[in-house]
Amino acid sequence: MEESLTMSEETKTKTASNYTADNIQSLEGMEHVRMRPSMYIGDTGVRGLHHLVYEVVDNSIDEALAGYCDTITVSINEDNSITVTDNGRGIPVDIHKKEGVSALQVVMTKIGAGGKFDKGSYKVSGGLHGVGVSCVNALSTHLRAEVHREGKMYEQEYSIGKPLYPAREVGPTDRRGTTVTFKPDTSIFDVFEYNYVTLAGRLRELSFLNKGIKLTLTDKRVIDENGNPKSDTFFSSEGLIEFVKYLDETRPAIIGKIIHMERTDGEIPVEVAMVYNDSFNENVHSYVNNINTHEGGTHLSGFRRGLTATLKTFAEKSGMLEKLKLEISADDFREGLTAVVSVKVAEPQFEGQTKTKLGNREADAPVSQVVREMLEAYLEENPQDAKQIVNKVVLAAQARHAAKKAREMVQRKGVGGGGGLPGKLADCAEKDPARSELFLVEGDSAGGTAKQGRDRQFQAILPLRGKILNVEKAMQHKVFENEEIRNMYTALGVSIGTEDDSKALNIAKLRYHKVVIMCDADVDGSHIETLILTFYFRHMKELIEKGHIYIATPPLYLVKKGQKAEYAWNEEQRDALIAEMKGNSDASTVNVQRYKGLGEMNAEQLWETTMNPEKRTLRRVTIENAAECDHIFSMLMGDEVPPRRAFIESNAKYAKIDA
Ligand code: 0RA
Repeated sequence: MEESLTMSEETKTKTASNYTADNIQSLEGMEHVRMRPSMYIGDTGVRGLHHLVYEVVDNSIDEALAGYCDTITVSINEDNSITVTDNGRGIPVDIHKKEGVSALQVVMTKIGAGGKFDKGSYKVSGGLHGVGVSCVNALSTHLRAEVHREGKMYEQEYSIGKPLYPAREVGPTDRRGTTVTFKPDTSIFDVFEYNYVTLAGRLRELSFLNKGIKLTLTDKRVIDENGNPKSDTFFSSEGLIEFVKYLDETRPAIIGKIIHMERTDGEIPVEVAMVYNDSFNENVHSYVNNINTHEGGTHLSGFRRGLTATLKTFAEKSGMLEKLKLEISADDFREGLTAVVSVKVAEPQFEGQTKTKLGNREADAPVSQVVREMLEAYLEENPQDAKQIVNKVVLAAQARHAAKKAREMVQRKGVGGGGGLPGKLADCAEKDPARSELFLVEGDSAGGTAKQGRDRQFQAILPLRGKILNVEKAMQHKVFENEEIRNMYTALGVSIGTEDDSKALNIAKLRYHKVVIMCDADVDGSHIETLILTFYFRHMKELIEKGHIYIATPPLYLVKKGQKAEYAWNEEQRDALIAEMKGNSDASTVNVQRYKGLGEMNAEQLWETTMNPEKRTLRRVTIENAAECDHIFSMLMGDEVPPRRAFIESNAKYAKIDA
């Protein structure tokens, strides 16, 4: 068992007379969405479930971008239904000439109808999103739309996308806008519960990308001691400037302010904000029509080109490179760079494995031009900052050179280089990567147990010594000199570095398609798990993106009575087992063993509970929101203590158990 952590249909031109045929076609569209939901919303797991909310919110964002709306609220209701309200013009309710039913009904029931309304603005919809609110309707057991427009309130309800009655007037109103409440169909989705943190992350992101819009999230499932539901409001007056500040909250900047560039009068509106910090990582997040393009694309190439050209020219003119005897490479300009690039493209072409790479050639030049002109001006006007940046580039070039040796060692010692596999690795017999699994195990002792307990045909074990290096704070050469990290590269068969990108990853020879992190279920184990994840996020992100990284879930308890013994993964399960074994509900003492360490289990127990594919639960690590992940990793692994403490206090999993 695996669980996850963290188009529109062509409609032919019609006339008013074939109204019945239209209805049939719309019905077919809706049925197709239900038959093939993944085609429309990506998947039917956690991601797809949350996607429904984004789809509805996107419509309200469009209305805001058109200039008619400034407040959007999202509520998670007690029953995990969702309500989205905006103060826009309200979806029109007059009879649609071609369709013979209200425009509201067309928007809500016709796949791809969204695009039929030219609202004279850049729709955020497109690519992953933009399948339309009708898809949400098709995938909901119940949906209610409420429109406040021109002094009147209207409503219409639907069940699995079918109208229960025509749109009807309900009475007078003194407000404006649209409210949509929907309940996802549990026969379609594998998961039913909305995650507050996931939705909050997206709304925060949207507030930065669309300054001036107030976005509120409320969770009616969680009520505080004063009787108020959990709630957060996201509002940004400075947009991307605040986005970069947020991303770098815990990374000290090396320049005085955030560099901001914007040009909104062209074909392709461009906005960029950037800063340099004292870290060694590049954190550039790019967006097209509010969609995170984590595979990059033409707008990102434009940004990089503009940045490199401008800084290179400036650095050469400054004379600061004279003492440097090395060639500067393009990635030297991006060390310690945090930036957000946002463009609006009328007809975006999305390419790549996950359709998050912008393909439109015409997006490159406008971005590189804006960066060239505005960054050049910034450097002229801020000589102190300019000096700091060039210094950083020089240091990066030197560090890259120093790291080259260490990196080549990784390469040479690797399997491809004939150096053989790490001595600590207990490899599996299977040679097909698709069927092979690598367990990264905390400590030699648990590593030993895992070696005994595994199925050696397809499961390999690599024990990692104690706390692995915190790569968030380490320079490149330290990373490649670290033995545990080198062992991971070698065991995985992954190599690093190309001509123009010293950190580029080559995973063509990946030896295992499942890499399972297996740590103790206690505070130290969580820490080690986070250190390992930080390494993968910063240095092998592609493995996460391709779905190769998993976390094992060892049990927390063993409940025994006589001959009978069963495992529990949480307190509820434990108490249920105790009650069951006692034969009544008075669950005080039977024999309960709390497992904290993997080493407390013997080989057979470890196999039974955690490694056996028939019984185990693996949690696949996914990146739902790259910017949010970046922020969290830098906060968890950086130098600043107060934000980390606050985060751990509000999210701690083991604080209670360990106390
Ligand atoms: C079509 C046309 C107009 C507005 C909208 C749709 C609209 C859709 C949604 C979805 C959520 N909130 C929304 N608000 C508005 C323009 C109507 C006009 O011209 O008055």
